[in-house]
Amino acid sequence: MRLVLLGPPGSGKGTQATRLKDKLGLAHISTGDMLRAEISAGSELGKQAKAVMDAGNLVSDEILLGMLESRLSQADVAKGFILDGYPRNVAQANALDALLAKIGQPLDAVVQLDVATDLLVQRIAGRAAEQGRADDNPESVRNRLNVYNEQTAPVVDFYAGRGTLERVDGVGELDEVEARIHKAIKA
Ligand code: B4P
Repeated sequence: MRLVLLGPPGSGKGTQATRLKDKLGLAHISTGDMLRAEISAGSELGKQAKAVMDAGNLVSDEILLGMLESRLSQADVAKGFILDGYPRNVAQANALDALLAKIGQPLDAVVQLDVATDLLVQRIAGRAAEQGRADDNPESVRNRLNVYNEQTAPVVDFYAGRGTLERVDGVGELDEVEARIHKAIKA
């Protein structure tokens, strides 16, 4: 199973991908986590990404492509994977197609998690209180939502146009949302 999880910030991509990877025995590839690991390690890439992420903007396609290409060359990818946080614009969706064609691992499913904006803001405020992530402040969240609407929403249309998109209601208990995703993948 090779799966892309799409959705606005706070829709539950990271939360659900973490649950699904164990149940389905898949590699979890979160570009957000990979970037945060670079920041924690103090790498050159992390230094470049930090200010962009803190402001809620997208890190450059070039950096993301290099990171993803290297991650997809790792052995655990052969068992299947969940991509969480990539692609975030149409250029990234096209780059992903090319990368997956190169390794002979085309996508099986694309799942979009739908959650209303006021609830997204509430959830992220909850995480800000618990974890203090640098980009969970109100100004950055507003920008992340704008960036999502302008750049990432077209990716949903990109996959819908191909007939590979399953939309899932992302509102409810974690188990309920997870069950809906399992059902969508089977379909
Ligand atoms: P991400 O790490 O992908 O952050 P996110 O969109 O906020 O989603 P996340 O997965 O963390 O949150 P979740 O919805 O699970 O990206 C961060 C930044 O990295 C981006 O802004 C960008 O700068 C950069 N970046 C990453 N990928 C990139 C790319 N491809 N190109 C360029 N830049 C990129 O959870 C949010 C909260 O909701 C949690 O507290 C969770 O507990 C809660 N929650 C989840 N499901 C819930 C439910 N059903 N009910 C109640 N609460 C729930």
